[in-house]
Amino acid sequence: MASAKTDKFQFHDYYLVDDLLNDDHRLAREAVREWVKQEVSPIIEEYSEKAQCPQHLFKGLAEIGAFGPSLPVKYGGGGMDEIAYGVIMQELERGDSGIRSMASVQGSLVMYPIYRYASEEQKMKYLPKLGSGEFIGCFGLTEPDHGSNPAGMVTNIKDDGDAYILNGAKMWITNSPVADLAVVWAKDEEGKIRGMVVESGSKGFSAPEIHGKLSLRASITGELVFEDVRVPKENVFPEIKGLKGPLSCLSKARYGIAWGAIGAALDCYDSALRYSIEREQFGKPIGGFQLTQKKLAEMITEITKAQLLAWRLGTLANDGKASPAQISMAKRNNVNMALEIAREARQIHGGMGITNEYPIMRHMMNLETVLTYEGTHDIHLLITGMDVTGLNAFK
Ligand code: TGC
Ligand code: FAD
Repeated sequence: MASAKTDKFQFHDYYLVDDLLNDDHRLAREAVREWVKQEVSPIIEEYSEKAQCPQHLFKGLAEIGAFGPSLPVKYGGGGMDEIAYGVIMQELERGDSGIRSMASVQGSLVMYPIYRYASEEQKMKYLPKLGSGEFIGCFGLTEPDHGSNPAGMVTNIKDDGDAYILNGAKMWITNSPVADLAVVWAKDEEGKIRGMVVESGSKGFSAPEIHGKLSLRASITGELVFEDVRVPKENVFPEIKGLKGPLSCLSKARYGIAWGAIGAALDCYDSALRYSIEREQFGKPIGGFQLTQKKLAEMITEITKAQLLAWRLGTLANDGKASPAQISMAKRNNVNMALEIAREARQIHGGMGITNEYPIMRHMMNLETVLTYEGTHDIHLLITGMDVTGLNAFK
């Protein structure tokens, strides 16, 4: 029987999930893990403490293929499968949820809708530059008064000949203050939700930063304000109408978060396990006490269940069979799991657990956002409830 001290368990792969991956997945994972070790880990505490976004990392994220890993190469993506996308998100979030967010938004919420819904001309105009990190994008769905219920949005477009006139405001938008363009969802004159690319240099467009966040501090968040912004008609996605447009993008991003959260959990678990072996009280390592072992045993059990859930979801996604409700279950379970593990890991570190010498509090604070964005913990519970009962609690 192998033990936690052997190489096999170096990254806490208790059920040998690694054996289920192929060489491409492992190569992608190693490359991103190494990049995170070199580029993210040495600086992240400082950026997080100062509430600054390490914007120089956008280029590096592009170089390691973190933007749209499962989108076609022709459209700026990585041409890999959904499991490769998942393991990349896991390794990024092992570093920090905010760094994973930079990649999730760019790949799944900006490149994916343009790839899926824009005209060929618009795809070629924007996607290669987004894939290379030359352009940074953001995704505007949430409004100040419409978060969990985006169907109630009031941001709107009105026909004005060769353009639409966009008015309204979006709230809590990752990357908006530094974005070159925004994928924006707004109602047309028939009340149908439409998606469009809005360039940040457009007259009447502004993106003020939101300050005072105690979570996801290394990620930049802002508003989007549109005052009579002219959006050329060719920038509006021609076919897709209704909420399923933005929700289909959320499915893609939520899938990545289900994998990403495992990375944050693994980093907390790793730190707690090491600390439990090094730290002595009452003449022996605290890992020798039954209560510490209970915590660690439950942590690795929950991580293992989450890894298997994500892996199976990945195989379903590769076959085009992952339903939105299955994705909701994995997002909700895995993020909650990671948050619980961060809390347990904090306890194992005692007083040291509240300092920035260990990554625990940063992950814990980040995960409070991850539990809420892309659909809150309770919204995903209700999606599962609706799926199993056939009864809609939202209406
Ligand atoms: P409902 O009537 O259920 O659905 C409307 C239409 O959409 C279809 N649909 C989906 N399609 C694809 N993927 C999904 N996940 C889908 N969910 C639903 C559905 O079949 C229907 O299609 P059709 O053809 O019948 O029109 O819509 P509803 O208004 O009742 O809302 C349901 C609810 C509450 C589940 C939905 O509004 C929801 O998911 N709310 C949560 C909002 C949310 O997640 N916001 C996230 C904003 S973006 C963000 O947080 C980015 S964080 C960025 C970072 O990583 O930093
Ligand atoms: P509300 O919808 O007001 O919810 C408040 C509480 O009420 C929650 O606990 C919720 O679960 C509960 N609730 C609501 N409805 C129900 C119900 N029917 N039954 C039971 N409970 C209910 N959005 C974007 O569009 N783009 C982004 O890039 C983006 N990035 C973000 C970055 C950060 C740091 C944060 C914090 C948020 C971001 N969001 C983004 C917004 C995010 O998706 C929303 O915060 C989230 O969807 C919840 O909306 P809300 O904050 O308005 O909360």
